Amino acid sequence: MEVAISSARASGTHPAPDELSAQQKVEIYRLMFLSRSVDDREVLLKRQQKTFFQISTAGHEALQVGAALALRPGYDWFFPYYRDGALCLALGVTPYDMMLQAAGAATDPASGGRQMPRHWSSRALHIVSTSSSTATQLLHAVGCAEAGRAFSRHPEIAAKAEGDYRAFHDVEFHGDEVALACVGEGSTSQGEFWEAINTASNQKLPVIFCVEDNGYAISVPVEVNTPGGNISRLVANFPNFHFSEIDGNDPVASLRAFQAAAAHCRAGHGPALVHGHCVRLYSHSLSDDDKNYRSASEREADLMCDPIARMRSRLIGEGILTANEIDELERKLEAEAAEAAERALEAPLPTVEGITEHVYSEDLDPTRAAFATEQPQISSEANGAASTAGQGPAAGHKSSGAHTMADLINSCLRDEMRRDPRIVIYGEDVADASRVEALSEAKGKGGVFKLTAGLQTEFGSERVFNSPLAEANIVGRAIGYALRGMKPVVEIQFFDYIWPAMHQIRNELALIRWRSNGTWAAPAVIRVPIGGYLTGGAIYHSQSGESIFTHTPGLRVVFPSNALDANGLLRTAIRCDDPVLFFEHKRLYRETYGRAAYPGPEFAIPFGKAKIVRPGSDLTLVTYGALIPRAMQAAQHAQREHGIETEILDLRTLNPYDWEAIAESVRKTNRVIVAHEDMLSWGYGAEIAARIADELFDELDAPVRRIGAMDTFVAYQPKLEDAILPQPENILKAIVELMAY
Ligand SMILES: Cc1ncc(C[n+]2csc(CCOP(=O)(O)OP(=O)(O)O)c2C)c(N)n1
Ligand SMILES: [Mg+2]
Repeated sequence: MEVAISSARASGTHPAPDELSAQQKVEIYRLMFLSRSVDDREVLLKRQQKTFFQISTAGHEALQVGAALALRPGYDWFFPYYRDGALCLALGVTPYDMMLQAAGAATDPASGGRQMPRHWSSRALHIVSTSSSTATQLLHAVGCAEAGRAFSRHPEIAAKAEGDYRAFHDVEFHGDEVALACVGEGSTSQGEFWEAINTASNQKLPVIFCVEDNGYAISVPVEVNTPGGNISRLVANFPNFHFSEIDGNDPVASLRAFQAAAAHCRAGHGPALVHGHCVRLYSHSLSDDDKNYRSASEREADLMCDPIARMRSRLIGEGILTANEIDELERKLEAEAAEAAERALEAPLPTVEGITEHVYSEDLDPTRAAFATEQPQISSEANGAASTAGQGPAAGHKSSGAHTMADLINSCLRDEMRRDPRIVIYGEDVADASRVEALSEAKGKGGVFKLTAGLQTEFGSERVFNSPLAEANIVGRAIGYALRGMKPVVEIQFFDYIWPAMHQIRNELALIRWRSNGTWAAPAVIRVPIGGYLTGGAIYHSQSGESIFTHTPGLRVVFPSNALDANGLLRTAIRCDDPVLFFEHKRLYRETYGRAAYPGPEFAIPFGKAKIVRPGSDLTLVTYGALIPRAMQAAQHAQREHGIETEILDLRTLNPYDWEAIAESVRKTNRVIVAHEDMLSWGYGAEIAARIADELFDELDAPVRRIGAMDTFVAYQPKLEDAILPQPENILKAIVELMAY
């Protein structure tokens, strides 16, 4: 039976569903019933307190088995959600794998005991690690499809390369692959659903969205989430889509719908959306009781639609199996689930020692010496970089040392794009012009700060392009690109607007490696202009907030203070195998302070290496970003007016940070100030100060002092901005006071 289905799938020549053989129908029933048996066994285990969570597929089996049988595991790509037990079983996840998840066993192939059960992952089957967050995965499917398209159009870019992340990412692709992204009807209210169908539609991507409409999002009925109660009606006008709305309780209707959807996608016509009406036969999860919010008659009506009971009647009605034969099959499947559970409960548990494995890449350490080039190859040529990014074409006539941070970020992007064809750059306004014909008469935009100027012109619109104005879209797609082995280097236009992407950054990008126990990774780079001192930037163009991100394990956080560091650290960020948040201080983009010569296309700086930008013996000042020039000014005054020698340490990267450099300096000076532009309370400096107090207490001759902004936002009126943000005078005062101890 299984063989008949599998061979049809392998060859891609499915018989029309109406012509399904008896064996194929029995196989469909087998998969549906096996899924229910696993559910019921898991429910039992949870009630016996042998496991800790359960969320069922009951009622969704027909829709999911139809979807799985229309697609190809290990060939197409799958972005399921927690309700997709039957889908994953039909794709090849075993009942034992599922029971290992329930047990939280070390050998749980999805997460090694880190995630709840039914949070899927299988590299071999192309099932990408699932989170609990509703709808985030839809954007990953979009990015995945974009990456598949890029590899198919340019197969040469898939070639392995040594010396960067590419050495650790095997690329697989097929010209006619599709990505399946599943979601509950309630979760279609998330912005990410709309952001995903926007890009899939616009770019005609081969993504099949499956909306599993069971009428409830926990206790909230569909009409509350969806105006008019029907998602199909709302999405109907998106171009390039193939739509179908089906009875999700009928596996044959489902198979037919997904075959048609896949044919549309594989032919390159665009995405598809299959809206299946199904039933949720159990409560939302074992932590929920639907009797609290559903009427008895409604629940009974759902039971009458049970797709398993229906398929059973069909097999009997069509004379395919007798009731006795079905009973026999069901007993076998229940025994299979029970046996899988028993074995899984004996499996070894994860060790406490392994908890921190896979927070970051174990393959490529960005602090390693290989990222330290001996000397920059000093040259006045910024390698074609738009001088003061965007002000003109080549920067070849500048004298050595004259390049701004903006120039050297632009030239790093350009050099890396020349070196690594897997890099794509996108974000809001980053292209020179989406309507390329304009470029014959216009010089191009290239970012609101012009950091990406000229890149679309050199590398083409497939590699440098504008995104929709939607930050979750930018980061969510980057995850999809990165997990396929591409290198998205995306821009969030202003730090102040990173928040719509926060969910993707915190719950997806930063932890996909850890939660999948090292199976998946998304080493994307997010460049983010940050900070104030702009005179008029006000609240929404001056924010800092880096500690929110250094408080997120899995993310590297970089914050350069000058042109050369920005160039070398960005290169490491791009070559590295971890996701990197790359903060660029807007005020420093074109400052006279910190300009440098073009250091050549191989200049890199390892992460976690602070730099002493001013040596001193009396006091240590630990800081970064725009406070570096302000601290330098204060230190000069302190020396001139008070004879105090301040040592200034530029951290350069905030995660990892160079504890050894801090400790060494504090041991020498015995006095320390930690300063940053961001608000004082709960800021980045609190962690550093606490650690110094904890580990270097005996070395201190004075308390650890902190400097930061007032605990408020940055105001528009310059008089207020000056008072809110730390100024050289504040730093000078702190230096003098600390020396008085
Ligand atoms: C972003 C986010 N918000 C809230 C939740 C909590 N939550 C989990 S499932 C769920 C309801 C989802 O309903 P629906 O999309 O219809 O899927 P179903 O469970 O019915 O299959 C909610 C609110 C979550 N996991 N993620
Ligand atoms: Mg629902």
